[in-house]
Amino acid sequence: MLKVFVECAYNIPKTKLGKPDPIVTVSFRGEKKKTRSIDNELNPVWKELLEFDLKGIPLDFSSSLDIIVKDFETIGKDKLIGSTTISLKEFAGGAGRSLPFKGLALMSDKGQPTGASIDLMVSYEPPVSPNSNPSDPGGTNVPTEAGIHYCILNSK
Ligand SMILES: [Ca+2]
Repeated sequence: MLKVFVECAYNIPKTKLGKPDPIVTVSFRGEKKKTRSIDNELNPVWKELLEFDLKGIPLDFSSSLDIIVKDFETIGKDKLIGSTTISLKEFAGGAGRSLPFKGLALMSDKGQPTGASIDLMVSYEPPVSPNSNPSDPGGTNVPTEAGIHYCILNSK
């Protein structure tokens, strides 16, 4: 299981129409999961856990996550705020663990920094192989509240 704890973003620029309604899409191996949208907010806090089934395939050095933040629209398509890609190579070949990803810069569709950043926590539990000890539950680290304060400190 791959768990992505979407904590918060900060310093999202205002749009022409005012404040956006940020919503996060996390994409892993083509599978997309979304948080809820937060109305009218430049420093949104989601604290939402998105879970991806590894389908028995462990992470490798080319594994990555796409993080896309959009402005939710009730009418028409959601507008891109910014996006980033996280390499998961640090999890490759390893046991279960959790790693924080803090202050990731969100880039525009032209690859320019938007000024906004996002904080995440990624927890990896490798698929159970037939050889492993069933009495060892492996990585069951759950993201803690520790990262939350970082969000508040970083928002202006
Ligand atoms: Ca909107």
